[in-house]
Amino acid sequence: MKIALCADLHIGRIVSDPGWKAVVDYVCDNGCDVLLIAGDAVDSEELWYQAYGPFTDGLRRLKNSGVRVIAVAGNHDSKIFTRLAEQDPGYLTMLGTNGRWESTDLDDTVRILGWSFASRYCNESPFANWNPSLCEFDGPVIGLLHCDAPSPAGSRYAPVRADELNSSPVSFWVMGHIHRPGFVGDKALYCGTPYPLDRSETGPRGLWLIQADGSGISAPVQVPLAETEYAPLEINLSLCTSTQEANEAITKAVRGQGQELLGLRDNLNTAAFNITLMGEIAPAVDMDSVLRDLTSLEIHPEEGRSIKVCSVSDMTEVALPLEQLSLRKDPVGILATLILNPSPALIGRVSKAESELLRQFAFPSDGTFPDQAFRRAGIRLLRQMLSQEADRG
Ligand SMILES: [Mn+2]
Repeated sequence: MKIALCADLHIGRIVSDPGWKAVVDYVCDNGCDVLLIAGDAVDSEELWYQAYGPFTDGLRRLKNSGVRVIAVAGNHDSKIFTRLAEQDPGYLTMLGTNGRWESTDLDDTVRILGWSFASRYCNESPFANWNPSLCEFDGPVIGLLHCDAPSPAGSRYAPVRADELNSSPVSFWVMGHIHRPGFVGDKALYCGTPYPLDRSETGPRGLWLIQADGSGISAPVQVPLAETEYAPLEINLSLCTSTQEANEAITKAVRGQGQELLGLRDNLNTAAFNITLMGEIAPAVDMDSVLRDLTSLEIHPEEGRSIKVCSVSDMTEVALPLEQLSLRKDPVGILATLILNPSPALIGRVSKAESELLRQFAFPSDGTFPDQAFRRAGIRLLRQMLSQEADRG
């Protein structure tokens, strides 16, 4: 029996999102018998009209191909998923609605058990009302669960400890909620998003396959589906002595890494990089010029495939005699002093401004600390002041 696993489709979050269609295409075209969905199939309760058409289209195609679909609801679709299931009965089996564990058997050879979010938040572990008798079965038992594991303190999204997963008599756990694919312990897998939802979702994305029969299940294998793969790329500019050299070093690194990534997967057509520029750069390198059009860099190594830059974080440092400059009694001296000794109040204001920006633009933080951000911005400004001074002669 060939079982496909997925989670966190978040249908409706991205307009004309190709992720669900790619999952359905693959499952129908590759002889899968079952599709398990570990929650957050639909992005939110308000997206009924956007989600209803594409989701039920897919479910109908799966049914017509003889694929059984079994799902649990996550925190994003605790209500809407169940309503969609009721609207077209026979398309899918929902497990554990109203927060109770439930099971269903596949040809008497494999048992699937699951638990669903009953509402948007769940402060308790689903194992608080665990029903061990559901595992009394002569064959492998697969658990389907949307949860936060291993549980961070105070999580409102069904916190689960690693030992709760490990010590249960379930053969394998298929999980949703964490968007990065990966294992928790030996027998629990976060499927991850089948397509990246934004550029922070790096690495290969797709569904997973397992083979199951009465005696056991095989190790899961990831099938990458997404046509775009995002990846981080660190480029060190320490050896560059001019702006042109920096431009060339960046282009060479992007092209090289892009070709390597595209070479890994035939179905990939875009490699997109989140670039971090590193190193202590020479005074002759004009970083403003280097950064200006970097996100418009797009290389086509072959017809129909491209390598892009989707974001740039400038972490380069410039060697400046700060101590010496701080002795000056002019704006340059004041700024150099501030960079050397930023007051906690100043860093607090930077931090506040940053969180306001993140909130307004719903943008993922690049994870830098406000004191580093302040130092980089200060040094950039100081360089501009010094270069204007040099221009005036
Ligand atoms: Mn979730």
